[in-house]
Amino acid sequence: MNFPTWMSAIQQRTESALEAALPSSGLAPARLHEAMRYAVLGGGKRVRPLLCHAAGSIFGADSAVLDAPAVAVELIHAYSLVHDDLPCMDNDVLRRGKPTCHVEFDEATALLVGDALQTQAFQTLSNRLSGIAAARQLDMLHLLATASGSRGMAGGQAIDLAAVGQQLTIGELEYMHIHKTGALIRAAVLLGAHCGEAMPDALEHLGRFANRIGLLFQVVDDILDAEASTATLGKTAGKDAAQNKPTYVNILGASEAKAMASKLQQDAHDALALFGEPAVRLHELTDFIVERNF
Ligand code: GRG
Repeated sequence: MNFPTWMSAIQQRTESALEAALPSSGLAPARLHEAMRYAVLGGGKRVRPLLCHAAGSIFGADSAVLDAPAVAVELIHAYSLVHDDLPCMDNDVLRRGKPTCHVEFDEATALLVGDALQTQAFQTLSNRLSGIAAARQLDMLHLLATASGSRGMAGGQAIDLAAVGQQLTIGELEYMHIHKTGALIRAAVLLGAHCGEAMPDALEHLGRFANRIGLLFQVVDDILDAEASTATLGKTAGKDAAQNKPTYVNILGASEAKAMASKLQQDAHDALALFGEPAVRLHELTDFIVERNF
């Protein structure tokens, strides 16, 4: 199967699994459920579920089992986008090519959508997973909670908010993004591996790979924010500069930021060398992260 066909198959099965995990909009409280579905379904590249399935496939994990962590990570990601778009944070009106959740519904609903998506993620990941020992599943829950919380994504967001208008060094910027964007990407990869027969040294190598692509994702995001149009991105372009946020592009300049992306891309490929042919999807996803235009 070629990469575009594989990617589309995983995106479709993720869409179905998300659809099944979310409460129906006919169920009370209907407006909250409708808003949760609005925020999650029918949009997004599903990069984190793709990474989860790709990592799991190296270790022979069953796709039906991988759906649970793939959905859980995507729900956390969707919650983070809803909260990030709120007026008290990035105050954005466009996400995934449509009005943001608080614009389409209202602020209080959007706040609750984020809260409910976050807890739905843990509910989904704590369902019985066929063939996964309870202790391993507990490790997976711990991993996702750590990646999402104050020592992971939420902590990175706090650093991001405090950095507006500040001069950061490249090291400080990297620290922020390892938490804000990288932690959840790393969790997606490691959760996939946990669904298969991954040994501790394999997890360590995968962790190294995941750290590289987490940063790579962000460097490319900064370049796209500076160079792509709002129509292509499906979200407001040029926001980083408008909000006076430190980015790889405004610290390094566009051409050095691109050189950094190329270096991270190569490092990510190198970190997969140990896994040989079974890591082909992770290699392809690494290139997709660089070549994407939204
Ligand atoms: C509110 C706790 C909390 C955290 C928010 C991730 C995040 C932290 C905010 C998102 C802001 C942002 C634009 C970060 C840059 C990287 C990023 C996560 C981009 C969006 O992810 P994609 O490109 O989005 O995977 P899609 O829509 O394709 O799922």
